[in-house]
Amino acid sequence: MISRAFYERNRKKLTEQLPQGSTVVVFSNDQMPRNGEHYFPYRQNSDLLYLCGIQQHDSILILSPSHPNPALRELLCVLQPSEFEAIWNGSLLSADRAREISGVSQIRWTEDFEKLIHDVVYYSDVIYTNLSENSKLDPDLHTMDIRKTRWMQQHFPLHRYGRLAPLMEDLRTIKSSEEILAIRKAGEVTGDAFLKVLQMVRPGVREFDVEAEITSCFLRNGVRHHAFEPVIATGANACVLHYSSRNDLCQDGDMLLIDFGAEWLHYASDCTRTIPVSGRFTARQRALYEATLRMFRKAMFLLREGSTIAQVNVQLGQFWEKEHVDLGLYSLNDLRRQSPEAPLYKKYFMHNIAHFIGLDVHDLGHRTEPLKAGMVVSCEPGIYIPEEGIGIRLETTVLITPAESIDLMPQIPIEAEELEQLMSAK
Ligand SMILES: [Mn+2]
Repeated sequence: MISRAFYERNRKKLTEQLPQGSTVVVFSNDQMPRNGEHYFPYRQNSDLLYLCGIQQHDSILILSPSHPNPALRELLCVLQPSEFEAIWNGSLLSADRAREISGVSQIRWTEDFEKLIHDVVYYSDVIYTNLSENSKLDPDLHTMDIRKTRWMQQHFPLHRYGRLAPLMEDLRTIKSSEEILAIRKAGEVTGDAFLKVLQMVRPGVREFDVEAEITSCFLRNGVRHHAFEPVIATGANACVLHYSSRNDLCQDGDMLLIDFGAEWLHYASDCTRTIPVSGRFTARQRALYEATLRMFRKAMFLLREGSTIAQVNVQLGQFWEKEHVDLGLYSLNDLRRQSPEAPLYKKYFMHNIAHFIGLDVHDLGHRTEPLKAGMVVSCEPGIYIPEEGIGIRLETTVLITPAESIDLMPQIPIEAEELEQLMSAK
């Protein structure tokens, strides 16, 4: 379990950055309707988790550090427990329990939020809210953060409003020791599942059989969720970067790409391995695999304090060019004629070498800013050749330090020979 001291420290770090007369309001994720009377499995908003650890829906954290009334400087609203809820869904958090988890002493009921916030913002000039900002996600949904922010804008039209997202990004990108432990633990379970997969993959299994093996290993380890929907892709399916149907038959002579990760205490791990379905690489597969592994090692070296993910993308692209020529994908002549805006390597390696990892598997962070010690990123070179029916990616979760980057899942086999040995030992 993540300690209360972690949440208290995070709130302190956040409020220290705020100008005098600020109020921060952090909203939960909504429960998302699935069908009938049912909801999708609930996932709490990552900012709320980071600042108070409350997993329950309809919770709201309010921070107003310079409020003249000390009792209104730090408040947490949770749903009021009811007998009905207790009978049907289990008890909601009691005020004591919410206090114990979060370290926030003033617990109030969510239904009183609108009344309460009047008293709080009366002494504020700026209100920061946590709209879930992500450049790649723009759902047409009026989620709680947007609904409540609009409500406040209507009721307090003369206040200024600020974005919490950049402040949260600065905090969340640098991981504390508790967070790194959680990511390591997620990586351990991920590694266990991979060893099980090596034991069961053979020609004739379906992609969903592999998924079943992973999910069952996760559950037996107390992991309730994949950190993201896994990619389990045999043959040419591996060239579809976000392939998700997982129905196909794994055939003799094909490679199988598995991109997956356990989530532990809401922290993600992210791992990809690519293995021969038969248990033995063909000569061509082995050549492609070894080239990808060389790129993996180069990228592990290049992803370090001070470099940016954008720079490493370009540096690695240049290394890939040589490998691609050696693999016969294009010639040196083609390279000389390539246009700088559309380098040839991008045809076979079209994604970024890394993304930030944390409470979200694609966590907050900027690819063009220098990496700092304490950041956690993926390292994931790949090669995708649809015309040969093959896609290979190798990925791990990496901690940036002032010295060498540290693989947070070092125990997961990656050498071609070791994979062959483990697969033949079934
Ligand atoms: Mn990844």
